[in-house]
Amino acid sequence: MERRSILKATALASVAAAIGLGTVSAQAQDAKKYSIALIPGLTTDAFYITMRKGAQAAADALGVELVFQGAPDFNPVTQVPVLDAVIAKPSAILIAPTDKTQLIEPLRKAHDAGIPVITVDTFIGTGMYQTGAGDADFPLSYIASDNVLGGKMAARALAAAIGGEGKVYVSNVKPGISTTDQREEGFKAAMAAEFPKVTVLETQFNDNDANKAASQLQAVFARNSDLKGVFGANLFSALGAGNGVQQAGQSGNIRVVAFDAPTSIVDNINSGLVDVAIAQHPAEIGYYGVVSAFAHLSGQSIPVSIGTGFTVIDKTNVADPNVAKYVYSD
Ligand code: T6T
Repeated sequence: MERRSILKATALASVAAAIGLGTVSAQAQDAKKYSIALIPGLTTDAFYITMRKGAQAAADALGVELVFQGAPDFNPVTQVPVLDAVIAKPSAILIAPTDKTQLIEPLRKAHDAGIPVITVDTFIGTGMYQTGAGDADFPLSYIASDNVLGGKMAARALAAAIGGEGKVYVSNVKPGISTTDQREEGFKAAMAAEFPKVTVLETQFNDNDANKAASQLQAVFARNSDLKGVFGANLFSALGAGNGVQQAGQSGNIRVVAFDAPTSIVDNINSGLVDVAIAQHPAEIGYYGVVSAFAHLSGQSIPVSIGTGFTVIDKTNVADPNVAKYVYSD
């Protein structure tokens, strides 16, 4: 065996040993046959770009092919044709479904064609898979952040920033997306249970359009001159809400808690525009997605759900390299 192949086999052996996959030689040969498709919510979002990096790291270590194919916007209407085009080829599909309901039937087609389906970031149905109940339990695993918890963390951070009282609202994408629905649910639940002096105004839905989120911030402020804060429930919602606060000349007066951590978050935290960013760990989601698909294809059982963590970023820790490494890649 030449040196490079020995190194590759050794690397594969250590990854496989780490994930409990036993003898490597047969699997290394099998792995060459595997092509794993990763279909993101949209291709141009730093969250999914970072997820792809983690997925590619696992694919390289395991010697499988990773195909990253998605739509330019977060929309079931554009995502389903991508899925239909991909179905012919892969050994397994990792997908962030852009709608809890509308992706059930298109994904069932893949499942019926014998392709293992794992959902990453978002889920279909209730997200409870392999239960034998309901019409959307067929995916093998759901790998994601705990989004209800993330929403609660956002509520606590925003309540602290505004001194525990006043008007706030949620800037959100659109109903029907599992992640952002759950963040709003967690946010409202924590505010209701823990902060009785905080009033949560009506949610503003921006269709994942940061410009729309910025205009909405200004419109809500025009109707509520005592607006104290906003929770941006995903990258574009938070970016737009922050821009809206800046355009309204209210930086530091209207406090912003952001879900997600694009590179611009560092400046926005340092300048005081954003108080807290809750960074997800998308690279871990991608990594465990590929490892799980590979494990399943190699005949192993896999966990029905894998939770990944958060890193809470604020002015006190944004310069710490152990924290900054969770800022997403462009
Ligand atoms: O917040 C992430 C992701 O978790 C969500 O499902 C959709 O929006 C993002 O991709 C950020 O834009």
